[in-house]
Amino acid sequence: MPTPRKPDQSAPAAVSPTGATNGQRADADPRAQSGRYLTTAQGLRLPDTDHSLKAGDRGPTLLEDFHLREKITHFDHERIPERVVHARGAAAHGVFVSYGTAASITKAGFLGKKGTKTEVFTRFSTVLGSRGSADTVRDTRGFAVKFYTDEGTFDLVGNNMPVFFIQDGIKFPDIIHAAKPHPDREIPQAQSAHDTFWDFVSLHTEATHHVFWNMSDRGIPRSFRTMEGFGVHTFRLVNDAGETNLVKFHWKPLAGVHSLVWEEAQIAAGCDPDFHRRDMADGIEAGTFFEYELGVQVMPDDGSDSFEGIDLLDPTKLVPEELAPVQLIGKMTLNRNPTNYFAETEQVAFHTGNLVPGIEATNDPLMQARLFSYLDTQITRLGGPNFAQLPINRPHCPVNDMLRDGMHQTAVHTGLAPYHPNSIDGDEPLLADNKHGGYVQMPRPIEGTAVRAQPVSFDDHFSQATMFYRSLSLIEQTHVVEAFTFELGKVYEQAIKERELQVLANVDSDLCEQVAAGLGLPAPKGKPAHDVVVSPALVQILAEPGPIDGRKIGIIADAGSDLAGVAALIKAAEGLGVTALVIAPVGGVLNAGRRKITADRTLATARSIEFDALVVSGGTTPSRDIKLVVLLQEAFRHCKTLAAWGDGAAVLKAAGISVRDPGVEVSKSVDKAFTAQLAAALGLHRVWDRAPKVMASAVPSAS
Ligand code: HDE
Repeated sequence: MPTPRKPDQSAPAAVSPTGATNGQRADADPRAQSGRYLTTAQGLRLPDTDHSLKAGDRGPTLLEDFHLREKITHFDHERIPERVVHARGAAAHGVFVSYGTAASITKAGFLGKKGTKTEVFTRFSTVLGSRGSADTVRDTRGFAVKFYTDEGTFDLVGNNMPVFFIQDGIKFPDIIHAAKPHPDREIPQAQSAHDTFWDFVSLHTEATHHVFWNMSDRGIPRSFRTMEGFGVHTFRLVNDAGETNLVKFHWKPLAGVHSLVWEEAQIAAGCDPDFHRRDMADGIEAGTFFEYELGVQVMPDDGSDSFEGIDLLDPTKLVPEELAPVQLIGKMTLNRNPTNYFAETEQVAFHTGNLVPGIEATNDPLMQARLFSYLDTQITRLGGPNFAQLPINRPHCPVNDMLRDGMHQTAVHTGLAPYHPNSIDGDEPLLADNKHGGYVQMPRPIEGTAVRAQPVSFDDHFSQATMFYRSLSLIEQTHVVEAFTFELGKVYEQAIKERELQVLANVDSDLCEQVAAGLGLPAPKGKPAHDVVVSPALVQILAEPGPIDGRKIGIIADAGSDLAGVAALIKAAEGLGVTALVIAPVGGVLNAGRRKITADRTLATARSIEFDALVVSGGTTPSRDIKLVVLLQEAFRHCKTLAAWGDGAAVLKAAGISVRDPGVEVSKSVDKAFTAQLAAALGLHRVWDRAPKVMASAVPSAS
């Protein structure tokens, strides 16, 4: 029998090509393999799949071997083109539950009555890298959610940053060509730290605000569970009475917003390129689900398409939350892993034009181009126009579309009249007006002269970048300075570095001076905005401990350790929704009397990047094993909590870490106070007080 699905896994609902569910059990997909014997694709049972049919055991292979030819031919065609952008991704199934709070502003059923449940499939991605690239590179992250609503599928295809590089979709091929690897050598992979990227963004200054988000900690998220999501564009919501509002969509992660530090991101790219996808699959398997609240900023639809002086059609601008608070309208829980990566995560096809009644597009010229692009791209990627029949792309409501034939048609449609009007099929399918759930666009006046031009309100390229930078905490600002210094330091052409410094000078002169000093270049003078009002909502570093569900701690132990303490800590961690993994010198079982604890990692397989905190068990022998020293030192340098109980502190000392250093917690035993201390420290995510000691900027001070 085929291996059964694991408890944490699920597949697309067994929905037929016409959208009707056929009552099958979800784990008994009629399209998947069945029967106990190996067969050909035609169901012929096979006696041997290890030897080709030959003329004698040393002779040539016979053309007659239909099994060999079928097996190899299918294999030859197993790959489909990867996405031109967002190729590297990971996804999960889940559910969205409406809070009912948006019912007054939209007639969308899935946002209506409190408690309404809708199945979702969410794919996270990096933008630039190829399918096999590393997860932790500095980049924007895609945050694409497919809501399988009763009224049709709604796709919210967003990013983890609220603004974009370009104001008009016609520039998308330019920014992507510039950011992808150089066309001659195809390097660097999944990086923006190269000449063509900085060439483009230094010339095309409307990218500046987004570049600042990329250079900030948002460009290197800790986990998909600690990322915000944004719809970026302004959408128009319509309620039952036909009243409209303009909104921006936000996803707020319940686990808070946290990032890696740059060195961790680099180490992970080598040691565990699957860092984020592993974290999500493991987290869901462990039952620590990924949760996000959906929110909207609501702005009046008064015909101006602007709010408080901000052009709402300009996707390089955000609306500060202080001006329009994010109102929460529902919660998404990602709670099931896909069963098959290719069938689900690779074949899922998002489309910004997948809208439902109550949600409409606006004139944002970036959004307008996307409405064209997403349908078009699937035809190449998924090999024809019938990709909506793939299980993951099937709507979970009836489909009667009159689209017929085409490559890979899997439905056997009935009827003679897939045209309208007809008399032969009783004039069905019927047309639906507003009352019957039809998608009737709000009538809106449109007039104008055909021009290739943009409004003057799109001209300010710098003031929101200034607002973003000045809103950040000092630590986050230092990271931005370091990121610019690193990335521009990788650029070969002097003229490009100088031009980008001029851009920085127009954002913030102090920042520009620091980056210039790091590059060993003079800092140009610019005209940064003076009167920007900062937005505290943009700060990421916490003053108070936040939630810790889904965090990971490593417990260092050996054969002599206090295993009762280890067991108590694992139990306490479980109670807090934290995963605790035991790191021992070698694999196998640690044994003390009747207590046995299995090592989850060894010093050879563990790396600090996996853990949010490390705890040394009492009784562990101090060792100068370089792997242990590196493990502890790295965690220390990345401002993570370190802890020890009993004489475990001696292990820290042997690794050169003083128990008096900030964020080093010690205790006599594993008691309540110790676990509470640990939980509070994890809730703050990092010990930033330690930063001046261990993360002193490599960037020379401007002064
Ligand atoms: Fe996309 N984008 N994009 N994009 N995008 C694609 O669609 C495109 C833009 C985003 O997990 C492609 O199916 C154009 C903004 C995500 O499958 C393609 C423009 C935002 C994903 C495409 C934009 C996004 C994509 C590639 C400028 C954030 C991954 C494969 C007009 C709001 C979805 C595919 C997934 C994928 C085109 C701009 C987000 C080629 C032309 C702005 C999250 O159609």
